[in-house]
Amino acid sequence: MEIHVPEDHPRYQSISVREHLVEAVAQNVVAPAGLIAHGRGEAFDYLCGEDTPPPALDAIAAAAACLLLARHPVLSINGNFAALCAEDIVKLSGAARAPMEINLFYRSPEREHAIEKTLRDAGAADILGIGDAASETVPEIGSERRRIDPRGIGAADVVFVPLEDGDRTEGLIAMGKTVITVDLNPLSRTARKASITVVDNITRVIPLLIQEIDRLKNLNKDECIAILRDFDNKQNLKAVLDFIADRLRSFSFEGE
Ligand code: PTJ
Repeated sequence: MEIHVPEDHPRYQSISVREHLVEAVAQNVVAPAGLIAHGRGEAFDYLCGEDTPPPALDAIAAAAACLLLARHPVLSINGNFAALCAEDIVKLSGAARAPMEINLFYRSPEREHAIEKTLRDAGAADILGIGDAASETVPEIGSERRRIDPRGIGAADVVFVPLEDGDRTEGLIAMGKTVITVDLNPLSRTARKASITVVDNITRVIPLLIQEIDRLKNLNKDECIAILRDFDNKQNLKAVLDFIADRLRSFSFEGE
């Protein structure tokens, strides 16, 4: 079905992203349930004013410092992340020296290969976690997400896992790993369990994160350590909730 979204439509950007994701479902990149996850994200994005909430900038700085200080950081990639950000994922992987690993809740060889193709078309060379390469498991997880690559998430000290469900965040933390997530829902289990949670739209976060990594690269290691030490995830989530609550309280329909 050919859909034409007029560029002067007030919701052009949002509708285009939706149409892109619908197409990505047809190509097996996004799972059908990924559309529901996107809708949940959109609802929280409305509450944030479809803009980066100020506290997210502190979380982005902490995430950048954490990636730079990591011994073996890895980017975990699911269908939604690949469909929304393929080119930026490849850039982030380079900036953070973090390999990309495909890790799916709804895993099938067709989806693995569709996501691999999306990343390769965006310039990726090495991609972990495909087929038998995902030969290790995260203990205590029942879903297909338990399967990880021993060269990637298996060996990682820091895992960047956006648009995630809570089980794997808890599983990875129980394995002693630091988990960085991006989730527009500040109340989700992932948001509350992760070591660092950026509450913002992944499409806005990745360019900001790359910029921050490039800035911090020029500082010395102690400054990165200080940024991380001063970051408190629970306080940051509270600041985001305060931001949303203030925004809603001050909202006025006057003049509409
Ligand atoms: O590709 P697969 O098979 O691994 O499946 C991926 C999905 C997304 C279906 C799976 O991870 C899932 O069901 O996720 P959840 O539990 O719905 O969680 C996704 C979270 O991401 C929700 O809290 C959403 O608010 C949030 N989210 C959705 N879109 C965005 C987002 N956060 C940031 N940016 C977005 N664009």
